[in-house]
Amino acid sequence: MQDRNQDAKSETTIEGAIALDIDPYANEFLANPYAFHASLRDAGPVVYLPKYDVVVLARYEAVRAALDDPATFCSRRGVGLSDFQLEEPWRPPSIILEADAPLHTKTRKVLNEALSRSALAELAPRFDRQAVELVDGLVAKGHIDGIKDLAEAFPLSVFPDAIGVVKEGRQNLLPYGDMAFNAFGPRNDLFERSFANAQTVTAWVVEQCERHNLSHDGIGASVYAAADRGEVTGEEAGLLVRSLLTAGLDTTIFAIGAMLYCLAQHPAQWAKLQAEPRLVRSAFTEVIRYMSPAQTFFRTTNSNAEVSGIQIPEGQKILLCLAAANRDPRQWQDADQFQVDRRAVGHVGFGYGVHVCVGQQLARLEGEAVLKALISQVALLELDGEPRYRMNNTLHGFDRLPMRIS
Ligand code: OVM
Repeated sequence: MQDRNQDAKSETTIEGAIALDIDPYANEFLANPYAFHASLRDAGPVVYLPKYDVVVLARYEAVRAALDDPATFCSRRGVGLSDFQLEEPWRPPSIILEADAPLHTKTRKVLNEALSRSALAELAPRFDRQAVELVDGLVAKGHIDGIKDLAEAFPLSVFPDAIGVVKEGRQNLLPYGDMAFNAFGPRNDLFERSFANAQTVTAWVVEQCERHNLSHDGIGASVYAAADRGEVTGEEAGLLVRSLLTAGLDTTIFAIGAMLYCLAQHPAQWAKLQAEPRLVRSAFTEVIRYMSPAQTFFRTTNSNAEVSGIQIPEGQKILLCLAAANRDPRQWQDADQFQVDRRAVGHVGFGYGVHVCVGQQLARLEGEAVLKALISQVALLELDGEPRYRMNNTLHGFDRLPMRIS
């Protein structure tokens, strides 16, 4: 891959695109991406990064247009840096994320049903109860790590049970998600370190996706019910459960961590929420826009394409910077301000179009359960020390958030 990129550097240019010497996987970028995002947006509608032979779209309009054209900007060649047509993927590809029509249409329908609003409705009371119980315990402590004690503790207390995963071995879930989201980026240190126990972790996850290891009444079982109806094969059902386990935990943990950070850093917004609890839904949406827990996804051009009059050849990896689009001043007023009553609908933090996050109702259910519990049980929510970034090639957020809560 190194060699291929070296070649690309001398041979490939995208005529009309500004080439920038920015590394979106360097530590400085990952920890504090905002100035880099502005440079990417301001350079032009189409930017080229010779270092990775990647085209970057960072403006809202361009990102959304690419997401809205899956025939041209395809997913089956992988939605990370690696082109599955040229390199062997680290695991059998996802049959929903890393797929195009007609396969994607079929698998998407199955997860749409398993994760529909009505399918999730019966989970809501339990989520709300668990959130209140957890938050009450934290208020009693007074000082917490917002990540370990809440952002991780809450999803871990509801999500594996909702899917129907066995209790034994659940410590493998977070390392697996960390691997999967690092694997969308280059093989840097982050990637290598997260793959330290790849064999053990992967084997456990794959085994838990089998029907006989899932509870009879969970979301996993309802995916297998679709196989009984002939909508997918049993093997495909297993891969779709794998998708749930891959995409469902780290994402919500980063989102809830981001929410705590936003509330602690913006006391006026926290006060506004306490005064107007009906804002929980728009507040959670705004957290996703403002922090973009999933910062990036790639597409690959399936044919020669044109973006803003610039010709892009077939087989080009396109980095869609969702996080930059979500703070594009061309789209958002006061883009860098966190406003719980903003109409942030239309952000691309969950993606957009046919691949838009299939689990977002579940993510919302979790985020809003925590937020409602905070509003009803907590008066004071403040940082109590330095937050520490958690580094990942795709996800942006914290792994330590010392807080005072009362
Ligand atoms: C999947 C998958 C993995 C990671 C993320 C994701 C954001 C899906 O295995 O299908 O969606």
